[in-house]
Amino acid sequence: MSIPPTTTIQSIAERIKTGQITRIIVLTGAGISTSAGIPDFRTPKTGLYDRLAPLNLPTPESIFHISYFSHSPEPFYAIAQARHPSTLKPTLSHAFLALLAKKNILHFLFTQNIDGLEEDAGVPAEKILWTHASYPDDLMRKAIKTGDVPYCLEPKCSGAIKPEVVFFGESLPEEFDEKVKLIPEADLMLVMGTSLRVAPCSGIPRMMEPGVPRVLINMERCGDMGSRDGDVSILGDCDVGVREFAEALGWRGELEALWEEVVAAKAKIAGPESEDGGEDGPDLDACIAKIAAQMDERLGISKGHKKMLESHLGDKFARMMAGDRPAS
Ligand code: CNA
Repeated sequence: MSIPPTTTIQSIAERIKTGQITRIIVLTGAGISTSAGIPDFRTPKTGLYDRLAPLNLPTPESIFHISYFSHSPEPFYAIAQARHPSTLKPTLSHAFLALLAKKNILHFLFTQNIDGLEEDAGVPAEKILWTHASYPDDLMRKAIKTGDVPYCLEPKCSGAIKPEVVFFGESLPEEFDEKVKLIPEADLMLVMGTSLRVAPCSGIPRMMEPGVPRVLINMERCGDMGSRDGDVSILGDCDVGVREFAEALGWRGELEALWEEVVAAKAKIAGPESEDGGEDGPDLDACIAKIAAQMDERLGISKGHKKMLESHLGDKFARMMAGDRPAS
């Protein structure tokens, strides 16, 4: 009995080089941008969820939930200020996606990220579905720069403006249903930098036809990746995994050169003197501490107000019981 050949990153690279794989579907998440300095959500300690602890939110996800945002938009804008995208540069992993597009083998990219770095790296917009965002206009940019909540300019309204980001609890763009139809056409799936914990993207790897190879490049195992014949997992840092893949493809030099090029191009646009706040932008933990102090202060005021009312009503009640006429 012959042993079926095992799929490895080398055998997949070979199939790409010989033109047997030409339609790659990619699913990316926050992990491909952590080396650009953007924290992901769920990595313990460095991830945003752990760092939001000072805000005492109902759950860390609340900050991105539409029902929480509709009554408390301040925390969202406070952290959006620290996560301002225009000062950030694409990572090697973003450059790899651009290289796949350049070689005309990127069938489609589903990204869960809101940083826009895929496009900055040169992936054509028509090849990308942002399952969580599109970036806002000038006023919104200003709000994100200052961390202040933008309010509607209509005098009768004056409610908080929601950015063009799909919050938890909202529906994804209709385009999502359209684009998932491309998945069965693919001859390879590449999943990078995601915990596969957020629906509906978490279901994308399972939509691949059985027997079609799937590659995971991630710090940890996730979803059902690695459970099928033909799955390959490269566990560890995305950029390191991508270098290994590029090496197997014989594209390492080309990838590094492209990365250098896109980083230089982005640096030219953002510039250290740019009005977006310089190279690093404000510190995330400082933004969180500031908004936590404001929320505590407001809570203190409302607690104080409640105490004052209780004592006032208590006095009134005591006087009524003593036969005094209540003051009008
Ligand atoms: P997540 O749930 O925080 O998972 C991130 C995954 O990436 C985890 O499995 C990590 O182990 C892994 N990871 C982190 N750093 C690296 C690295 N350097 N190399 C390899 N793997 C790494 O985030 P998901 O993307 O899975 O969840 C979807 C959320 C995240 C969407 O709602 C996004 O909007 C949201 N998000 C986006 C950004 C961004 O735009 N850059 C940042 C933070 C969160």
